[in-house]
Amino acid sequence: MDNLINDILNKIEQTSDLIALDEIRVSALGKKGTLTEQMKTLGTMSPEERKIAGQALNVAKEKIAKALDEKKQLLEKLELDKRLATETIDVSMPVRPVIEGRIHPVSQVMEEILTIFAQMGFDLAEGPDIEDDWHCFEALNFPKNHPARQMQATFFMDETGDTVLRTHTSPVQIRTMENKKPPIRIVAPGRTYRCDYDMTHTPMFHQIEGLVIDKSTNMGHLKGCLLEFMKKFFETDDVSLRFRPSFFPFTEPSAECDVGCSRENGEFKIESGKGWMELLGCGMVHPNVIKNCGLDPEEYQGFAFGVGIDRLAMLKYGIPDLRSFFEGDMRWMKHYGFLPLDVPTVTSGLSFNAGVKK
Ligand code: 2NM
Repeated sequence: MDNLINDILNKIEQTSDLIALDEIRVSALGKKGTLTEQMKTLGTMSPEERKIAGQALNVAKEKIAKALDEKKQLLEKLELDKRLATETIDVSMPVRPVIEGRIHPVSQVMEEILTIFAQMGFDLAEGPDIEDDWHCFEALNFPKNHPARQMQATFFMDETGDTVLRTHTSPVQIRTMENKKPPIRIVAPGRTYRCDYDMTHTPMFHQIEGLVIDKSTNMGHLKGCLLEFMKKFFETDDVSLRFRPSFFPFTEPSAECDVGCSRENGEFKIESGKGWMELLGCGMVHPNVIKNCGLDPEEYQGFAFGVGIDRLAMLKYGIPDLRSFFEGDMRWMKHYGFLPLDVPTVTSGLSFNAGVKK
């Protein structure tokens, strides 16, 4: 009997998985298990033998059941520890930033604009903040020593004048035309830099430029595209646009585009029939620019436009001083910022959380 018990206890001791442990349980205590078989022999014994053997068998059964139970708990704990170590998910992580952090109005407006243009079928294009003279000026039809170069108030990175902080995002359009065959339909958002600082200018500001190049793209398309964009962005159908002739080296003809608006107590409202406010520059891409990018201006033409994002943000959300955008003041962010989880979409509304963030 002792040998039998020790044998079973040893097996239990050496098992390292739950399935094998259950097999030991069945082979010892199951219907046809070794101990069960032993119990059946009790009937053939004399009453005195039966008393001793019965007691010994009951003690043995209890010992084994206890050992099985302890081992089962141990193996289950080891398995759980292993899962806890490998399957770590810290569900508490994003909670603090979500409550305290805010989306900057520039980021919010950038997302709104990209959402609209994505829905209108535009691709997103990006390029470096540090540019060379070719992509920032030369390819864009700025002749050397042309006054338009000085107007840009360029930050130069070295003495040669060949490395600059981009003064507009147009170099991204150049890089796109150099590398991709039309049809082209892109928007290029990003940081731009000019040596300028007052109420309405900061040395770093944000721009988005659009470019559409195909075989018969014309100014009517430009007008329709900008009108559709403005309606979506300002979230009203009462939008009127006015195009005034202008000049840029990289477009011909060039135009400045005004939006109809009213102004009461210093507050702007987008509506037609009152006054006008200048919003953006645009035009048909100059044939020289098309040629500079390795495309045939006899075959391809198209339009481009450029908008200041910071200005659009000030206008849409009534923020008075541009300089406050870049001061990193948390009180300002709590007032003008947006909640991180309310991502703008064309269907759910672009700015539904404006004004409900405190
Ligand atoms: C503007 C106004 C008008 C413009 C032109 C180009 C390119 F690369 F296609 F020539 N990109 N962006 C453009 C045209 C930008 O910003 C006020």
